[in-house]
Amino acid sequence: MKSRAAVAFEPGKPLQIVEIDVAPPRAGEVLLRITHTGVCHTDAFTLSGDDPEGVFPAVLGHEGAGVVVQVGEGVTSVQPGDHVIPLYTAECRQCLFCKSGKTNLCTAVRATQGKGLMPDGSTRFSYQGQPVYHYMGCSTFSEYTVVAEVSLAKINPAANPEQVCLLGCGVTTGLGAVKNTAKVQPGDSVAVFGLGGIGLAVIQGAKLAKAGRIIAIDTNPAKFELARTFGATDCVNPKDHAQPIQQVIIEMTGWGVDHSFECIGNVQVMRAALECAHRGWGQSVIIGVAGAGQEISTRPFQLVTGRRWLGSAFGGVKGRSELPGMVEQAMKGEIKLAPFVTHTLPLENINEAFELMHAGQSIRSVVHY
Ligand code: NAD
Ligand code: AHE
Ligand code: ZN
Repeated sequence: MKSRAAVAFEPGKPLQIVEIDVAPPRAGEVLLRITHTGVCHTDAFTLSGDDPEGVFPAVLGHEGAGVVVQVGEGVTSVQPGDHVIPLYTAECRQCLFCKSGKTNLCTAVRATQGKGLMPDGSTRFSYQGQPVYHYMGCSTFSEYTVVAEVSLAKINPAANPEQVCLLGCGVTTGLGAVKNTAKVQPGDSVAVFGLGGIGLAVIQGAKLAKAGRIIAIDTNPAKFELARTFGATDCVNPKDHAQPIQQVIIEMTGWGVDHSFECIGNVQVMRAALECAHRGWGQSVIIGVAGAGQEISTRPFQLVTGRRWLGSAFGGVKGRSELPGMVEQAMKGEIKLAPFVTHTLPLENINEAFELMHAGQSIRSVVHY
């Protein structure tokens, strides 16, 4: 079938809106009609060419909501008409990782997913007879996309897709990093570096966890108002201080914070986030994605003296099991999604979403078909 899609033909170039061909779903696969998709910084990261797993041409996008159109052989957990959120972290419930009870990092389709391919090693997308690659197992920048059955969370059809698409990545990642990775407790102090969709979701999660002090840090002060709305108690712009930001946070708190979260993808800030964690027990969670060749460093003494360095992917959330409940929570207003949606755009204007993000003017742009 034909599908309107925003294709990344080359790194560093705007997406092109073209009509691609989408082949039917094979065994264990599902054809979806995407109705809405958020644009996450990770899409921009891969488009920039910094992603070691970036392959081109590709249909990017991984924060979507849609409806099942057709199922391949053997698919039993969804049927045409079901409303779904595609998952870049699958949940097969059978692999070593799923069965461990320790992680959400399912391996069922991860190897082929990282190469831009479906689990059988081929692509369902083509343009003018040439293959076009998939992305993060989702490719939500195409009106029609094919994903693995294990990469689908079935959700309440009454949910607002313009908002719940954000549970496909940004909001779930931030909330989950607080609850599952850091396990923030009532009264704990928190520092959040980077106030985009991820950092603001961390703040919302910290507030839900009844954290005490929530320090929001960004070089763009335009982000502070929304951070306060979500529950930030202090807002700090590193550019207003001569000292390193970790020193500023330590002086504000005495010994540092119980938990810090890096939500930018900057390895220098990752170091600062670790070093502003409390001596003896503070922990720092890396959420941001850093480019090829980038490495983190600190004095080992920072760890010897009790700080812990952690990382979090999709907030440690098991998508098929947990997203349906998070959608219900959003419908009840227990999880706030509306404030994240600062812009809505038709697919034809998707490049504007990237420009707004780079200009620091949006939190989430949601693209509709
Ligand atoms: P975003 O671009 O919307 O927000 C980033 C924020 O960081 C901006 O407000 C920007 O002003 C701020 N910033 C930039 N440099 C800074 C600095 N030196 N000090 C303080 N603030 C600074 O991005 P986003 O969509 O919120 O994503 C954030 C990061 O999280 C990205 O690296 C993205 O790839 C990653 N991410 C990871 C996961 C995961 O599962 N681990 C999931 C989603 C996104
Ligand atoms: N491809 C990159 C890594 C990208 C990455 O870390 N992705 C995050 C999700 S970002 C969502 O916006 C993640 O969940 N990683 C775990 C996984 O299995 O991909 C690289 O460096 O190669
Ligand atoms: Zn994302």
